[in-house]
Amino acid sequence: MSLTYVTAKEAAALVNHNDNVGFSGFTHAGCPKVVPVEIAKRAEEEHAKGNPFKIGMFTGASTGDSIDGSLARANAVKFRTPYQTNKDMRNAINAVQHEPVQYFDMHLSQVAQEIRYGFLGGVDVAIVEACEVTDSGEIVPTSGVGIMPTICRLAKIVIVELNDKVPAKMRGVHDLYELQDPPKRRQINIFEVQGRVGLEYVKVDPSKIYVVRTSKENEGSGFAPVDEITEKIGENVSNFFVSELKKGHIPPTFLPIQSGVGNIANAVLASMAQNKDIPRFEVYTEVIQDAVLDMMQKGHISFASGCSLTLSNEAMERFYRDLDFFKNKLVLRPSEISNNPGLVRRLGVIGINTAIEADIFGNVNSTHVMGNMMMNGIGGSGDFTRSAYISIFVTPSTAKDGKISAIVPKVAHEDHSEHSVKVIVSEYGVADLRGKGTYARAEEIIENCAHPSYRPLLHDYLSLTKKGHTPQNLYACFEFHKAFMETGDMINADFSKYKK
Ligand code: 0RQ
Repeated sequence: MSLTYVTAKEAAALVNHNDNVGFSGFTHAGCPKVVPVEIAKRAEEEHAKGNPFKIGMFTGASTGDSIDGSLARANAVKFRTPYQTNKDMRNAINAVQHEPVQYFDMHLSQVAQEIRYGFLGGVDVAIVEACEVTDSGEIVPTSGVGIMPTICRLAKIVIVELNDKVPAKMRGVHDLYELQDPPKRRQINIFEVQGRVGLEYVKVDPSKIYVVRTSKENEGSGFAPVDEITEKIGENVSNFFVSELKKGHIPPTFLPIQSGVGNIANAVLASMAQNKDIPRFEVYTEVIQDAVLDMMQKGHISFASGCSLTLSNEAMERFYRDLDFFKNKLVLRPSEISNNPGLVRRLGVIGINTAIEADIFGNVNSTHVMGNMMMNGIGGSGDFTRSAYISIFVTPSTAKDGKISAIVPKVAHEDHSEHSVKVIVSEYGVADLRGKGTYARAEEIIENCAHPSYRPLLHDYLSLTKKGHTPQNLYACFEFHKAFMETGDMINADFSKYKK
């Protein structure tokens, strides 16, 4: 049977108020770009007529502005999960005293299965980007996968944005496999980073497909150039790896690396490329950023498994140009496989994620500023951190021109606990927490990671309580945050009033 072709506006008309909509992609990569903008217009038109129009959103991770930005600005979202990075969506999530968007921040590996379990409501519509769709219903994703196999299978209708900016030669880059549900889930037959278990495409009943032709560019922005601080963090991580290799903790063939999203993660990988004592390695990660591409071309990385090519537009062009070179050096998987904790533990993945703040006992906050304002979400950091061979958190020692210390007495929100966090790295050094008791961990974090101007204050805090396994002082533990809220600078924290 032949497929049904529609315009973006006609496709948007298939989406109704209160529908739950699943989007393909992971970060901006692989996300649809034209239909969500039309849905946002439709919401605005309905609102102008006094009618309600909001949808529920399931995504792989963050999306491009066409999805999160357009829909948030149109006040068209009733709930959203998981990770997001768009400023308009963030503002809607953090809005004062009411909740225009119910946001629930899930581990990325769990989104597809919780949709399947029915915990999040059904999927009415899947909107996905593809570089190829066949009359028999085979849909080939583009640069990001996310939850695509699950939403396509479960949705009543599937809207495919067929993007001719993406070469159909992308077919073969993906390995698309959906987990079975308990109690009959089978083992995942991936025993090495390159392992493949799935199909090159998602197959659905063609009668539920509506195709929209598009020519939209990737929505990737570039990365900030490596600065002095991110360069030093990268160097510290690389030197830590070299010392772990020398101690025999990491085998000479090295172990697969996962690194989070953003400038710091990109800079850490770039620094590993410059260290000649680090051998060629593989990447088992969620986002494949620009640095990975460069390192593949220079031979530092032999293979990359991920969920998306989160590349700047320049790097994306380079990828398409050299597709034949890259095609047998990387694979893109659904997020429940790229981030699968069982595989992370099996493969011995070393996880590198970013903290907003860490406390002196090794608990990490990756999501909330000052305890209440959502930044982006936990993303895949929890999927990897709990199960990694070594879990590393990186952070500059301070934020906002030194007025915020990233090392605090107690984190204002906790995403990763002391039980999972093994190593913390700032531009000042490495705190290796493995095998150390609470007091020794605190010393290590203060002396090796905190900014020197905050070290005396952190020691002050530590000296308030002299007994107990964890010398926490519940009266004083948020004094850094209080000082920032009251004076605009954490350096004004004063523990003298708590001293007997
Ligand atoms: O603010 O944007 O106003 O300049 O946070 O910080 O230093 O540019 O670093 O872009 O890597 O983001 C943790 C948010 C870091 C991100 C976080 C402010 C800082 C700046 C951005 P501006 P940087 P990054 C991957 C796996 C989730 C966990 C993870 C993130 C802005 O990496 O979302 O790694 N991680 N998941 O000034 C107030 C603090 C602050 C602070 C930083 N203590 N207080 N503001 N900032 N620390 C994600 C996926 O799975 C897809």
